Amino acid sequence: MSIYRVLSRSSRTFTLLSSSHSLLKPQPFSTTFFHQFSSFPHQSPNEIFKFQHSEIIDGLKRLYIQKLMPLEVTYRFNDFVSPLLTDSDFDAKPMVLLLGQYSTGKTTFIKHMLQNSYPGAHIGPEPTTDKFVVVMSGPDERTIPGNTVAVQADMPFGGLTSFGTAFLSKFECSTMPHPLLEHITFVDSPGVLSGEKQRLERSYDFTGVTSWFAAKSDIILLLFDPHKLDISDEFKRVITSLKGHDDKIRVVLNKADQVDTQQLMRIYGALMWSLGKVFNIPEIMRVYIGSFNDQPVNNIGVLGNELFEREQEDLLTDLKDIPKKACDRKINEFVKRARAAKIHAYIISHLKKEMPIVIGKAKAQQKLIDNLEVEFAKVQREFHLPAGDFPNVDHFKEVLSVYNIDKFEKLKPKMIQDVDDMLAHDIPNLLKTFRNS
Ligand SMILES: Nc1nc2c(ncn2[C@@H]2O[C@H](COP(=O)(O)OP(=O)(O)OP(=O)(O)O)[C@@H](O)[C@H]2O)c(=O)[nH]1
Ligand SMILES: [Mg+2]
Repeated sequence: MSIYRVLSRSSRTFTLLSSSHSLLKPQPFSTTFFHQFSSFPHQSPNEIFKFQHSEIIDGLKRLYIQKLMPLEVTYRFNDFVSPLLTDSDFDAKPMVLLLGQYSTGKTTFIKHMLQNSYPGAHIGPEPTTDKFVVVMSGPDERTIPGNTVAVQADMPFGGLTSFGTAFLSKFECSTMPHPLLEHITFVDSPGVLSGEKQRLERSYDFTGVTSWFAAKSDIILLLFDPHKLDISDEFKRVITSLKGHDDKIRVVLNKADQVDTQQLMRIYGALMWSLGKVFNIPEIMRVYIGSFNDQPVNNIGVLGNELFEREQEDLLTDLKDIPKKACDRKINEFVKRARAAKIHAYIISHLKKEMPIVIGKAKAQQKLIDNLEVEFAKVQREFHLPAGDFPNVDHFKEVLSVYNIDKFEKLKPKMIQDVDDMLAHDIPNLLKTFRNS
């Protein structure tokens, strides 16, 4: 069957089904939400997406091995920034990461989407989820401990080993057979706590982990509770750790059924105000109002159910697009990584160049580490690089301190040229070939 016929047939079915859905109104949100979402992949031109997606991903894998990986290995990008990519990183299903203070309804949201609890899920008004839980598709219902998940080559979580065993004991994978999980993986997270004491008691780098998951995710849902609007210091740090992924963030004012319309308006305004201060961006954040509890919604104020329903539909539209956009996001992340690897190579080779040839090496190394900001600025000027793309100086210093700079490689222009060619020609050609097929 020609691709065009598949396309027109599936999109017609989709339109018909969506309109028949609206005829069935009113329905509880939970039912419509789940059905629209879980039925999407079967009614979309799935075959085409799958074909294009896998061809493009295979092309990226090839380019990675031929052109980018040699640069990463030569300049130890894997030790400084991010472990080398494996096949499972490329093949991973799109991910939705849920973040928020405790009891904002993160686990309830996943339960609502699946219409079922995932194995090991706990829901309650007190802090309940104490682990990062990846909820993914599997042949049977079970939980797999973090240490096991991290060493499984067919799972894209090997990079998490760098956070140590203390973190891995707070990491878990929960599998179950489910049509929605065939297309999306959810990541539930422990609620961000408000006191400084709790932060100090965490035995692992919480914000490092959120930042790692943020880079791998397609959408980050930041959930707020109308009764807990204050943004604690730890939550602020978590939000800061999402820097560079702003386009993935969706803010949800959850449990909105708990307040009346007047309160909701005031809370909405207050949330916008505090978000503006934390995100520090000139644009206004889009905030969705929602309630994903399975109890009937009891807030029938002036705006009533209609507002909730429309807001949830908007959020649903965003979520439904995830599988379609997943390939674009992978390309985007790949290009970002290639740029970061180039900057990293420039920095490392510059440091090597600054070392004396014969004597005074230890002293010179210490001086370079102490004045790393100045060296970064020199690299930036020499190669005309954007300052915002440079790595965090303190983290770089920390890793650098255990290395002998003299053993680093000099700049290899051919390797940089290969990556430039990949960005300028190979990737656009790959997209042109398969997007037009
Ligand atoms: N009224 C109302 N209650 C909700 C809603 N969503 C969740 N709840 C309740 O809020 C409480 C906390 O829900 P959880 O899903 O456990 O919250 P969480 O964010 O996963 O919490 P932690 O795992 O502790 O961080 C539970 O008692 C839920 O029943 C909602 O939309 N409306
Ligand atoms: Mg939870």
